[in-house]
Amino acid sequence: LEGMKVVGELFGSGQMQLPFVLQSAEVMKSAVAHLEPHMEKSDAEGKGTIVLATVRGDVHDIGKNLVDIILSNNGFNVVNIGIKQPVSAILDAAEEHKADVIGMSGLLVKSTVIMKENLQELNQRKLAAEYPVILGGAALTRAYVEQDLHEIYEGEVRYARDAFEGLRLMDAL
Ligand code: B12
Repeated sequence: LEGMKVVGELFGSGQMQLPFVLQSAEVMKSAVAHLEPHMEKSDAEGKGTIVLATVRGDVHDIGKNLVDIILSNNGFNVVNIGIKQPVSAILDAAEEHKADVIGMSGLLVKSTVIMKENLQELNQRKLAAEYPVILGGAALTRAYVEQDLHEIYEGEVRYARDAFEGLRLMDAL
């Protein structure tokens, strides 16, 4: 994770080109796959269901997939529907799998706007009371989620800084 931060900084300041970022992402994925069998696992099962998606227009999925592993290992049923997911697909999956929570991931600044639009869509469809939402990803800030988006969304919306905060929030919800 620390290495990925360095890659992000180098890329952001123009010192590293995209193919190398992609290569770093592949390394990260292999590393996670290698570590996965050794990660702590609880025997608890059926603690609840979360639909997990990277929002429309965003391809970043390393963080989301890490969240999937941590939650699955700790007794939650995770329906991971992938990247670039429009809100309609997220809501269809939530309905189909009777989700208790919706989790959205996004790393681009524009994804923070998409998340806001998605919450407004849930309001409009009168689904806010049904689905608490957890949001994560590097472009978000706690204040944006817990103040700005909290004011807009008629249900519960929380910010998870990392996968473990996501786990704590899932336990609470
Ligand atoms: C790897 C990477 C890529 C890879 C992604 C590979 C993949 N399969 O995911 C590739 C090369 C494909 C890529 C592409 C692009 N990228 Co990129 N990328 C990154 C980089 C370096 C690391 C991201 C990462 O994987 N981090 C490691 C993971 C583990 O961390 P994480 O995602 O934050 O997740 C943790 C938490 O946030 C949290 N979390 C995240 N989501 C959720 C959800 C829930 C429910 C919960 C509970 C928790 C949670 O838990 C996770 C684990 O603890 C970041 C830099 C950065 N600062 O993030 C740039 C970065 C996000 N990318 C950036 C950009 C600009 C792009 C491109 C537009 C580049 C281009 N010109 O094409 C494209 C985007 C295309 C698109 N439409 O999405 C910018 C975004 C800037 C902005 N203002 O929006 C960044 C910030 C780099 C920079 N400094 O400029 N990228």
